[in-house]
Order: sequence, then C-alpha cells, then structure tokens
Amino acid sequence: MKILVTGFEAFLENTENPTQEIIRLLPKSIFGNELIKVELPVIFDKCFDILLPYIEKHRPDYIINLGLAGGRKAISFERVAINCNDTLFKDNIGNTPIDQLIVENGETAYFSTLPIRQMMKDISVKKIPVEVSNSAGTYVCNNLMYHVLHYIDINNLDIKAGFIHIPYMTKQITDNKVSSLPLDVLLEGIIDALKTCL
Ligand code: PCA
Repeated sequence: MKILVTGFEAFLENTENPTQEIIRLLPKSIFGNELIKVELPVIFDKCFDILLPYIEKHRPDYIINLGLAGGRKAISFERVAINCNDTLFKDNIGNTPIDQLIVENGETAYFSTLPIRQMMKDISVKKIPVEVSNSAGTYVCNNLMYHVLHYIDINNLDIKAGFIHIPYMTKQITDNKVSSLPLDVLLEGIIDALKTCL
C-alpha cells in the first residue's frame, strides 16, 4: 500500500503552516507501507501541476491532501470539493480569481472518497477533536481537492482521495482565544487517519 500525503507552504498572514511541519515529521513508512510526502505551493492550479508527476510516478492507493484552516476547532474531514475558484485573498503569486470554474465543463463537485467516518472514529478514540466539514472553501485547498478528484475520475483510477483541514498549531498563535491544537496532537491525529487506510 502506498499513500501520497501533501502539505502546503505558508500563505497570507500565516508565517508557518502546520501541514508543512506535519509532512516533514511524518515517517517514510507506516507498518511497512510507503508514505510519499510532498510540499506544495499555495498557488491556484500550480499546486496540482506540481503534484501530478508524483501521482504518475508512484501510483498511490490513497492521496491525502492537508491544509491549514485557521480558526477551526477540530481536524476537519472535507466532504466535498466544488468546481469554483473565488477569493478576495491573494494566493502566493497574487492570483485572486472570482467566480471561476476550476475545470471548464468539469463536474460541479466531487465527494471525498476517503473513509472519513472511520478515520474520525479511529482518531477520536484518543479524544482528539474531529469533524466533518461540508465546505473546503473556494481558495487553494478546494482547488487542489477538486483537481485531484477530477483527475482520478477522468482517468478511471483506483485511488481514494480527499482533503483534511487542520486547525492552527498552538505555537503559531499569540491570542489564546483563537482555537488551536499542539503540533504533536495534530501529527498523532494525522498518523491515525493514515493508519485507517492500511
Ligand atoms: N490552507 C489554504 C490554502 C493553503 C492552506 O494550507 C486553504 O484552506 O485554502
């Protein structure tokens, strides 16, 4: 079994991205199953262009994309990606697409094909907060999730994929009214979610 896991670089006012740290801290394998780890830029479409050669080279069984959703209280399992780019916030090269389709004539939306309920069940045994999220937004994370699921669909591939949003890690916030979880807890949660796939 091979799992491809991605994280994002820092963006906007976030000088760190917990998903980049998680990617660096994850082991190279879990119970003998290979993890392929890729860090991606926060740039519409380019994030997928960079990921694609890794998918083609490694032919993973699962693709799990991680991103920061500052302000969330729990590790959030995204249910759906929609065919829409729409943001007032710049990506890391200044793009601010409004009301744009991600893929011209593409499906309106794709559901995650990860076993999200089982992943949540497995993580919450340790009392780590988890939730299903019904919107991955319309910024770069949704863009990546949509591209991955669309690519799998049009190429009829036997790959399960989806997106997990991560709250702030405690060390990156200064205002303790803002929700966060310690990095080691986030890492443990993600490792447990990966184990669910094995
Ligand atoms: N979070 C952003 C993009 C990169 C990241 O980590 C998002 O939720 O779209």
